[in-house]
Amino acid sequence: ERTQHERGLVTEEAEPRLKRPPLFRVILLNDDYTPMEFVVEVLEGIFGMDRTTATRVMLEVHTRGKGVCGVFTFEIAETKVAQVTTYSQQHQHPLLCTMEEN
Ligand code: TYC
Repeated sequence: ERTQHERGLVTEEAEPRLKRPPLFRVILLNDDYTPMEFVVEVLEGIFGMDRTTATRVMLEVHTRGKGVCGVFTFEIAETKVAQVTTYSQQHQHPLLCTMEEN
């Protein structure tokens, strides 16, 4: 009679490996021209932040040069970056947004 462990060894049952997807930080970069209010609107409208959080993140980017808007899987992060870029260009602001793997 084999134990459950021995059965696993003999038949080489696959372990149910639950793998997590790679995650990417979406980063906002500071510049000298984009209005603070516009950045707050981007953080609210595209990243779903409330006004208090959006203002804190905007001021962190303003004072430290860059800041994290959120952490997402690749496709979501890519889409957020594209939305920020398109919206900023539509309003002729130089606001830059990139992504970094975690
Ligand atoms: N530095 C800008 C200003 O003084 C404000 C700003 C904040 C711009 C965050 C970009 O990602 C940014 N108007």
